[in-house]
Amino acid sequence: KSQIPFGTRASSHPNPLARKLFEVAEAKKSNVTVSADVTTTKELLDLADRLGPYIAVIKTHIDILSDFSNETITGLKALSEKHNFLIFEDRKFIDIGNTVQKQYHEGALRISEWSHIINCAILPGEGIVEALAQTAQAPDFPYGSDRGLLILAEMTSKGSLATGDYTSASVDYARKYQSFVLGFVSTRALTDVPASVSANENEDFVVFTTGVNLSSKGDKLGQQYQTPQSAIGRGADFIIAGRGIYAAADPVEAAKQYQQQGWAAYLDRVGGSQ
Ligand code: UP6
Repeated sequence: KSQIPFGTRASSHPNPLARKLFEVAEAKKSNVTVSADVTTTKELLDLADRLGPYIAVIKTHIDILSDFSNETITGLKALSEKHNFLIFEDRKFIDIGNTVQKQYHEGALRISEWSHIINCAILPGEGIVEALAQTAQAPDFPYGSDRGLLILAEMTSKGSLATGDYTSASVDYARKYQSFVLGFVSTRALTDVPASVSANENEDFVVFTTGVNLSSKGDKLGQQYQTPQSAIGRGADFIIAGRGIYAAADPVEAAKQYQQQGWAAYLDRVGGSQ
């Protein structure tokens, strides 16, 4: 896990989107990603506007909206500017290269147009990472270096098969496609602590951890939770909370609580006080 402050990682990181991510987190003193798993555009935009000030990233499952439209995209983009947060579409691409390129950059959901961060699983092999990188790094790709990929290296569901060699292969592919891969969705840091800031320039993966909840240990369908403190202690740079925030009696208060606890745990890890 990284004990280097976000500000330093922002200034030394080779990937422009990773720099932006760390800058946003520093500016807002938030390492919270809210997983806005609601099913209408109104609810999604309403949550994004109310929680916007307290989060660094909003994570969407755009295909669960019953009324996805152009308005969803314009609304999300406007709120991302207004509140200075990044958008992460949790599409978990998992197919042959030719298919994922179309799912990402064409098709009804127009993911490349509005989502800064996407993720994929490596079940199909290295080619999925290569294909997504190829699309996003093509000379005529309209969104330049403002896009990045997280590899889903582990899962929080009970009995997950994303372990061992599978998780190690995720790290190998991340290293190989470092110019597009920002890091991982995993329950812990998967690479060693960089020895110094200069060593850090060569490899500094960002860790997003799902399955974060302050008041629950899991759900009836096998989800398994840890607390913000535990996740960050194990190496999460960004904590992802869904129901812990949006299903709380007061989602704004909950977002503030995750922000405070998440940031305190981060400061603890990097040994700072701000
Ligand atoms: N998610 C997980 N576990 C994983 C990967 N992704 O929970 O291993 C996603 C889910 C959901 C969110 O698809 O959007 O993170 C977790 O939501 P929750 O906090 O309400 O459980």
